[in-house]
Amino acid sequence: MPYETVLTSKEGVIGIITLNRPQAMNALSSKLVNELISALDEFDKDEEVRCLVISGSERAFSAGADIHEMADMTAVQMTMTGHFFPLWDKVGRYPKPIVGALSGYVLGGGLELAMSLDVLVASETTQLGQPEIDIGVMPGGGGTQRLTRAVGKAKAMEMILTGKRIGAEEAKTLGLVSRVVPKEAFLEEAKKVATEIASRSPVAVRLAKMAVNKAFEMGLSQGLDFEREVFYLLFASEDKTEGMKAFLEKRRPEFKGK
Ligand code: CO8
Repeated sequence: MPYETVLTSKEGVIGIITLNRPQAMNALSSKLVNELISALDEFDKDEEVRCLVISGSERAFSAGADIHEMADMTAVQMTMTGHFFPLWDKVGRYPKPIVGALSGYVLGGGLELAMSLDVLVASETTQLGQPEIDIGVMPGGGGTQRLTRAVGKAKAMEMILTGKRIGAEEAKTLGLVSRVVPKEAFLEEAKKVATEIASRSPVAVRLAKMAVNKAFEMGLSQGLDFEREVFYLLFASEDKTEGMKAFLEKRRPEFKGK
């Protein structure tokens, strides 16, 4: 299905979604969020696709929610329509792994989108921030929770209360992104990470992603119990048999996601 505000393509087993509102710094309009979720749904149903990459442009991954769209909205309209939050919440619960390819501005809802993904690769030009305070609001797409869990209270408070941005290297030091690369290489590097993930057992990848995300939701002992259960569950998979057999036979495994 052709979209306007996102572009989709497939490279082998990798599904690629590119945010496509360059004139508006990839601001997250309702239409963009709708199309993003539809594209994610399509790739979820596509059995060939094992890992996704979401990127924007070199200048901006995304500068956040669309301020033109929000400027005249009332609290009642937000409450009654939910704006796009019911859709938005689907990103953080997406079952397949997603690598974020970040470059340029990653602000407000753009940073909240990035933090809902799994592995973040950033170009050295990346600027990350929660500048909502500058326009009289605050993060509303998960920023107060995910940023605090990612970088700790002091830094999250500073970023959220002052709107101050941080650069890619600082984000890496803080553990907010996992790799920083030259600006020409950010998309290729993200695809490389996605290809590495896609070569692993899709069943193990899916359950491992779920278990890591539980670390944000559960206490330690509940989280450890969850981990143990899904670890045992993998012993029922053909991929476990294949992976261990291949190791013993000194060959590369062929994982089927079964
Ligand atoms: N919404 C709508 N349009 C935007 C946005 C935005 N967030 N950001 C930039 N644009 C547009 C500008 O209006 C401008 O359009 P035009 O040329 O038609 O005037 C164009 O993009 C280029 O922008 P600038 O001229 O401002 O470019 P600069 O290089 O001078 O500055 C910045 C780039 C720093 C990114 C600047 O545009 C900026 O500060 N943007 C706003 C950033 C911001 O405040 N983001 C937070 C938005 S609120 C939010 O995200 C709440 C999240 C709630 C949860 C939602 C979950 C998705």
